Amino acid sequence: MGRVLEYLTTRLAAGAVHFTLIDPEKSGGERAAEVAAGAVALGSDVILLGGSTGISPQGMDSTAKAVKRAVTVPVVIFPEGPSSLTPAADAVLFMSLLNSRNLDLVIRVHARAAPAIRTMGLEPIPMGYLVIAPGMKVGEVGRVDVVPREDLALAQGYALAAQYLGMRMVYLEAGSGAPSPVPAAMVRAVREVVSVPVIVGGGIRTGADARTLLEAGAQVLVTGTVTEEEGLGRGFHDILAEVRRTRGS
Ligand code: 1GP
Repeated sequence: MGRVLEYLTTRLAAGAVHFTLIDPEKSGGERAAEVAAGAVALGSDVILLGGSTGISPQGMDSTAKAVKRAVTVPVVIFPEGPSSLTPAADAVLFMSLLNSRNLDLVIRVHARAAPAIRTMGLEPIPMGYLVIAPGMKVGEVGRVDVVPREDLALAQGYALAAQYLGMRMVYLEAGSGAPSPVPAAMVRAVREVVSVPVIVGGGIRTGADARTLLEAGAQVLVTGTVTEEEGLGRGFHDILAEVRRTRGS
């Protein structure tokens, strides 16, 4: 097992985990480093870099370097494609967009990126990425057949298939900036059938959102927009308080 996956496994044994998503195109370099340091001080476990389309390799590289200088937690790439890769990060979510109609995003781009990942020495974390309605921008650009919010059986099927294919995590994504997160009932249904960790992201803005998802069984929460819009304000503090509570601290 790679070092970052091992770190996550250890953290997950103690409670829930939080990933802070920072978009190098929106807050790059030292701004990203500042947000990352503040987020980690509040208990965030991983800094994820990525998010929008058109992130330049230089932007990703300089931001990863700045964030690495600022925090000791893993810096992980949430890739848009091979141009998102940099050896300055610790790992990359090696993710298949399970419900895309675009085969590039299911597997073909992975074949192009894999040799570079190997050369860079980046740890790939195999992950199934499933977009739930509304899906927002990733739903559109990813040419996704979004999973309807009430179709729990479809989400279960995809999540189980990801696990059976050997993926080490499953990410239920409502889309960045979604008006509401993935339904708690869907998180619960997916947790019932898979044993790999369930990551939930998209539209988590408040402590109440976080608590609902954690109670439903989400093991990793990802937030991006809340810090982009409010910095490390009330929403972020409340979300991290809910995550920390699962650890009994
Ligand atoms: C996006 O799930 C992440 O991929 C985060 O979403 O920006 O809505 O927090 P938000």
